Amino acid sequence: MNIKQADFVKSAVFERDYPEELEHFEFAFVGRSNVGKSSLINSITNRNKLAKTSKTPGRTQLINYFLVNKEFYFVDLPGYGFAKVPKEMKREWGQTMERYLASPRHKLVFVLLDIRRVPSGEDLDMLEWLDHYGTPFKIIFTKMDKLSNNEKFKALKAIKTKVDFHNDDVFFHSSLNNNGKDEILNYVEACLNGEVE
Ligand SMILES: Nc1nc2c(ncn2[C@@H]2O[C@H](COP(=O)(O)OP(=O)(O)OP(=O)(O)O)[C@@H](O)[C@H]2O)c(=O)[nH]1
Ligand SMILES: [Mg+2]
Repeated sequence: MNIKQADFVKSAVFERDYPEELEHFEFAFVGRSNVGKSSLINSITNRNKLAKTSKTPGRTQLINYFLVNKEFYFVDLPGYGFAKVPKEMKREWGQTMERYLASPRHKLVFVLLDIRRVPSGEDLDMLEWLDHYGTPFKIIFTKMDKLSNNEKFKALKAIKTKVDFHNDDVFFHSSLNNNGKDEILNYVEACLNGEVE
C-alpha cells in the first residue's frame, strides 16, 4: 500500500482523550523502551520526524495518534521496561499503555522485539496478555541491520527458547535501511481489506 499522508492527530492519556473511532481499526505499536517503535512508524510512513525518536529510552510518554491516508490510525505507545525513571512515572506510563490495550477500540497490536535481545519478562507478559484477551497481534523484530545473517540465525534460535512462532508469521524490519517495510504495509492493507483475522 502507498502511504500518501500521515499526520499527528493528538496525544492522549485517558480514553476520553482518544480521537473518534474510525471505520477501520487502528494499528498500535508496543514494546520495551528504545526497541524502535517511533522509528518504525517514521520508516513505514516515509516521514523522518513524524514520531519523536531518541537515543534516551522513555521518549514517548503519552499515546500518540497519527492519522494515515485519512483512513486509519497508527498509535505510538509509551515503552515499558525502562529502569531509569522514578517508580511513580513508570507506573503512570504503564497504566496509560494498559488502559489503551484494555480499551474496546478495534485494534491490531504490533509487538516489537529487538532482534538482538532475548525477550524480557515484560515482553513475555505482553504477549501472554494479548493472547489471553484475544487481542489480535503480530510480532515485528526490529533493528535487523545490527546483525549479520549468521548472527540473526543464532538470535532467532535463542528467542525461540522463550517465544513460540514461525518465521513466516512474524515481520523483520530495519528503520535504518527500511528493509521489511513493504511486508508490514502489505499486512496493514490486508487488515484494512478484511483479508486477515
Ligand atoms: N540501527 C538501528 N537503530 C534503530 C532502529 N530503530 C530504532 N533505532 C534507534 O534506537 C533508538 C530508539 O528508537 P525509538 O524509535 O525512539 O524507540 P522507541 O521504542 O520509540 O522508544 P521509547 O519512545 O523510549 O519507548 C534511537 O536511537 C533509534 O535511532 C533500527 O532499525 N536500526
Ligand atoms: Mg517512542
